Amino acid sequence: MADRHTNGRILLALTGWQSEIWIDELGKAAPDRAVTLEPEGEADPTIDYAVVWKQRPGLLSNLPNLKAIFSLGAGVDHIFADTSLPDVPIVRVVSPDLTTRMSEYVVWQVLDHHRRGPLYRAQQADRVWYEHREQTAASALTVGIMGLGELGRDAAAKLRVLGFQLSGWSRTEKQVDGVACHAGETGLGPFLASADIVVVLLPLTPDTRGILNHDLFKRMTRRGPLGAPVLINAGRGGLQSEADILSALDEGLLSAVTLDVFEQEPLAAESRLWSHPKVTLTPHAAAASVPSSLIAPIVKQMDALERGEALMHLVDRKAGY
Ligand code: NDP
Ligand code: OXD
Repeated sequence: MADRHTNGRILLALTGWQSEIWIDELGKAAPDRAVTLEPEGEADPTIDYAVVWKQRPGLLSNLPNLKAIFSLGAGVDHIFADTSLPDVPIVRVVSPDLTTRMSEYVVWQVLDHHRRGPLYRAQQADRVWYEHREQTAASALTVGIMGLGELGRDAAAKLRVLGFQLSGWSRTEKQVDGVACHAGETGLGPFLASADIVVVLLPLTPDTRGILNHDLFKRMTRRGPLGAPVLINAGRGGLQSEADILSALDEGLLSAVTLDVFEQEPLAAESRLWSHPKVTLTPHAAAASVPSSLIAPIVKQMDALERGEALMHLVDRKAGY
């Protein structure tokens, strides 16, 4: 019987995620491609593509005919955790579905802090009726977005509709409608001086690792309507020092934080973050990678490459994202 798997072969390498649903989706989107898992696909010279989330270090450098690596996340720090990567293109997720999910998360958390959600929930738990009715207008607050990429720009557009003032910070100069844009080290000071709520949508790279630390919190404005600023990190846990976040909350440098990502995931049961009254936690759930929306575009890119077309959403190895 003829082999129906006539096109480039795929190794699916996932850590911490169930494979079945991804295999099902690959089967639907690419019935003409064989899909292999470890250990069968290890060092297999017939593998053309790797589709990965936190692949095992060393796995990819043993695939002699690998043509491209596809990340199942928008972030690619999980791929670069392997220091022996082969020199093939790396494609990351840029997807309307993922972008929409992240913007929902950002809008949800910004509004929750703006409309005093944590305070009202605590009062409800204590059966306290709070007569204080002061509400700041959205237009009186500036939301500063660290990372004006695919996710940061969409979140900014949606927050703008709600009437917030916006500022943003990126590595290279940007122009984004309705956003006061700042870039690089020289732009960081003015950016931090502008923002009442800081939303972090940066990638984790050697340049950004640990950037959310005590020194940066000290540079944030405390003159806005909220007093001390609110921090929302949905980028990566490696961007933050959790010890510094806790001390900044205790010292009043920050008024509240929302964290979706952590230095170590899952967050250790003994972390003080779990029970701190000024901390809102979500379990790396801001924008899930959903097989039914991500796999078909990945397979289309494989098809395009085989027709001699260029890949889209390539990672810049030098920049690290
Ligand atoms: P992009 O690559 O599109 O955007 C990254 C942005 O960060 C760009 O504006 C870039 O600047 C900026 N940036 C990078 N390095 C620096 C630096 N050293 N200094 C200042 N700015 C910098 O990424 P996405 O928007 O698609 O995704 C952002 C991150 O969100 C991902 O890397 C991932 O870590 C995280 N994420 C988290 C999820 C979750 O569920 N919590 C889900 C999905 C993603 P420039 O514009 O100049 O290139
Ligand atoms: C991503 C993530 O990078 O889910 O897409 O964190």
